[in-house]
Amino acid sequence: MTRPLVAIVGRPNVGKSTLFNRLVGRRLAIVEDVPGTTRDRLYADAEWGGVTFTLIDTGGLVPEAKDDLVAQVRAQAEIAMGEADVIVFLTDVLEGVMPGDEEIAQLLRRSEKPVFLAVNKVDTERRRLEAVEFYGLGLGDPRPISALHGAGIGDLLDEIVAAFPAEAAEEEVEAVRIAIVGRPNVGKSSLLNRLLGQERAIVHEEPGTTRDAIDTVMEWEGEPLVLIDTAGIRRRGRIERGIERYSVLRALRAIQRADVVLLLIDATEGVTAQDAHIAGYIL
Ligand SMILES: Nc1nc2c(ncn2[C@@H]2O[C@H](COP(=O)(O)OP(=O)(O)O)[C@@H](O)[C@H]2O)c(=O)[nH]1
Ligand SMILES: [Mg+2]
Repeated sequence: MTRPLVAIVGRPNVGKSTLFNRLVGRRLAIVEDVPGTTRDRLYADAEWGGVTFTLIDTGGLVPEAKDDLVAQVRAQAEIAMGEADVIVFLTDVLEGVMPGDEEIAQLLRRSEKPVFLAVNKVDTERRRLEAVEFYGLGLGDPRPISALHGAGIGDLLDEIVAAFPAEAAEEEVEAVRIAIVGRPNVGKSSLLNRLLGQERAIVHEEPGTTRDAIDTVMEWEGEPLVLIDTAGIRRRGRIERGIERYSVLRALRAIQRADVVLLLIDATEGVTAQDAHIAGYIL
């Protein structure tokens, strides 16, 4: 079953991990007083008003290298725009609008996905007034919140849940779903092609199941099988190179939807830390 995916993007230290923990209802992400790498859980399920969704802290996904903030926030925004159903862009009222915020906003203004601009650390009424500065980012109404104290979170969640695509929970074909997952370059695409090439039965694309993912339906000994595309090879005409680097996220989405997960490992390299990381999400 596919759950809607909500991505939190924002500069280091704006409070992404704090918001993540608040929305998930548990302390899964490590909150840091100084900007740095989040090495912990950055992907978890949350629930609001009976709707379950998956939350991702893109700050944890993209290493928060202090020396290349622009590249980092750009990567976050690109992942969110490519993979998420709803994007929460978090900013910090104490710092005001920073160049990094402008950078993210510039990308997100082109997003086809709903974007909610949240202004964090609005712990007092006076700061609520300061949040109007963020109108300048051109992403609509800034939503003042305090991830630390919980203010404004309920209203934000109402809006997020209302923005979910209606068909996100539907799967169209009744069949066993197989996901081939693994690090980049282990041979996922080659295996998929081999499977499809050897089986002479009808192969067709099943568009529109979830956002822009395209699954392949094939038949094996009379039974329909759905191969969930994690390598992105069937998304013709789309730039996949950048996204493929974030194969962990791609794998996570596929694992969620699959009945059977095939973890592909490169025998010439043995089991790497990233293989183990992906395996951890399957189990
Ligand atoms: N005053 C205040 N501080 C906050 C709030 N949310 C987060 N912080 C603090 O901001 C710092 C960075 O938070 P963190 O969640 O690690 O930011 P991240 O780098 O975006 O994940 C920590 O010291 C948090 O305690 C808030 O609503 N109000
Ligand atoms: Mg963090």
